[in-house]
Amino acid sequence: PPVSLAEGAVLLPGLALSDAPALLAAIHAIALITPFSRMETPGGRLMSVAMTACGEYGWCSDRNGYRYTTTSPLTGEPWLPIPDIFVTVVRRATAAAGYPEPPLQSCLINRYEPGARLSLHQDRDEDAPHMPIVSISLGVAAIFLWGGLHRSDPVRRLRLTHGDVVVWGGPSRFVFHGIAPLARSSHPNTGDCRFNLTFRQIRA
Ligand code: MD3
Ligand code: FE
Repeated sequence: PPVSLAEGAVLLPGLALSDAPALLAAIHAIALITPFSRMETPGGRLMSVAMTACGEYGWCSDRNGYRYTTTSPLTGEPWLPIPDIFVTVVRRATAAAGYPEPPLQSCLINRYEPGARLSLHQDRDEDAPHMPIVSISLGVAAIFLWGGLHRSDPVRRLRLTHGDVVVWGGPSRFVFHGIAPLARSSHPNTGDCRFNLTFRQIRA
């Protein structure tokens, strides 16, 4: 059953569980063409999370900043289309959370190895603030950190496990959030990795 986390934020425990093998197969197929890479931050540090993307837009970071591009900086080719199995799960999640439209312009694919983390940030590189973000967790469980609209707000911790889906919209769209360093652990379907898919609308 859906769990309300905050206004506009809905946890759908295990919603993607039965589709997880197909989601993982699609991630691996995408990564054969557009490989995972650890991008550089504008501050010159290498991110611990490795990323790739699919859809009309992919998120990129380098010394010049963060932005969405229509081609992979690694291959120079357009990002691959979002696989049907991704679309199916995102539609189901958005409807279950009570949002009218699924965000399907961009899918960021994050890969966490042991120790990889994502420090507290807001997602502000999109021009469609009215559209929710859908996130699907696969593999090793992670501690999701989530605060409020100000960096100094208290941070709550939520364990996201294989197959969990969260929809972040409304006032929760701009909360500060991150992922604590991934524990060294293993999952039957992903080894010692965690994968996270985030779906977004980029342009209004
Ligand atoms: C709440 N990814 O890619 S997913 C990101 O697990 C990102 O890889 C994390 O934060 C991950 O930007 C967290 C859950 C999530 C994603 C986007 C959000 C929560 C969010 C945007 C706004 C509010
Ligand atoms: Fe984020």
